[in-house]
Amino acid sequence: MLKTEPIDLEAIRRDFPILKREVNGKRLVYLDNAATTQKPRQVIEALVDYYSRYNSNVHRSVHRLGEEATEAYEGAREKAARFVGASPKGLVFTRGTTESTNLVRFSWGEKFVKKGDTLVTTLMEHHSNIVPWQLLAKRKEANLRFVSLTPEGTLDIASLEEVLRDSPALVAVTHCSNVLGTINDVAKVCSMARKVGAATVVDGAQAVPHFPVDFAAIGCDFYAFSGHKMLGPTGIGALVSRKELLEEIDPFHGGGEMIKEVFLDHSTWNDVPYKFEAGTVNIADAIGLGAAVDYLTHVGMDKVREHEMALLRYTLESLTGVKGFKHYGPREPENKGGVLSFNLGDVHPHDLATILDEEGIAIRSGHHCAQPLMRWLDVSATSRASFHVYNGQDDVDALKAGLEKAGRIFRL
Ligand code: 7TS
Repeated sequence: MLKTEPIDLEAIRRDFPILKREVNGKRLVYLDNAATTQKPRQVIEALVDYYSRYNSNVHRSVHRLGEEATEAYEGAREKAARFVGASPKGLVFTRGTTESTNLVRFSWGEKFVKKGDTLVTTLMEHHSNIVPWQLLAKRKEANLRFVSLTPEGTLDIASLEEVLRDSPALVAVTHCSNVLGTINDVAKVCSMARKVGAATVVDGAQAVPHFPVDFAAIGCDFYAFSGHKMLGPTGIGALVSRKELLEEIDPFHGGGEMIKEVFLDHSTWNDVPYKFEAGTVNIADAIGLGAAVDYLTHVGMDKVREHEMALLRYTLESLTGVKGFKHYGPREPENKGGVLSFNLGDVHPHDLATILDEEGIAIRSGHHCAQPLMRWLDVSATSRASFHVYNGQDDVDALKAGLEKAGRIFRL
């Protein structure tokens, strides 16, 4: 399809049953991958296989099914950890990125943040990397400061240097913006933060699904991501950290399986990462995430990235000529994930998304859970097309035709 197609697009598309369906009599053109991705049959089959063959609780039963389920669940942990360059003992399964940042807010924040401390995040964050720090700042009477952005939508390093002069307790930053697509040099941000003694949290929700990520090389304290944005099921994700740091901080939830011993007046904690996985865990979806990791590993994350960069370049070239098209964020695919936010003249993004839906095209419109960024951009909302490995040039051509149709309807 593309001139130098790094992947076998047609073979990949055959793996995604949902791509066979039609919407409003048209081929489904799914361009809402930053919200959630579609699932290949390999992931769907892993879920069905678990429920049909070895459904059982983990870590507690010596019977055959219990052992098989435990092996598959722990196998998924190993796969997910290896995928992001981390150790399995340092990977806590959570419901996703939002629960991961909240785990840090509670378990790390309760212990280490003091009255008058400074916490730092940035203007390009998803609400899940802002609101937990607001709650922590309120509880601890700490101050929350924001790193501002350059006109191109990248982190303003001078602003980062300025907030670091406060010697913050925490610096939280996204690896890749879900609106601008900006890929931040998080290794550099973490190294600068470490020099002033700050703990670091990186939101990898839009990074892990789209390009190779190496937790050890980034050098952050905590790294969060979601399974459903990387071809896996909803309700599963991870918080990655160092085993020693996880040992040092307090549990997030209390209950079964996270304890070693329970007395009437106190309890002792299980080893990490189990100390953070209270109650019956999300076994099926963890196994599904393991299958998604296998799938992406088989395709190759370098190839996924190459494919999305080529698609991004093609999209920006095609859409730039469309009347009224205004794009937000960096333009060079080298600094941008597979996310493209835009507006079309003064057409409201919700109207645009409705017109596109009539053509079978799914995009997202709205504030993308990034209201501070919308205010910085001085817009109430944007439209957003976001890619994954099954998108091709034909999807972009359909989007372009849909935008032109909207332009005619609104007489742009
Ligand atoms: N961080 C970023 C950068 C995100 O894009 C999202 C979800 C999250 C955190 C939260 O992930 P969750 O799995 O815990 O919900 N982003 C979007 C989006 O852009 N549209 O819908 C969800």
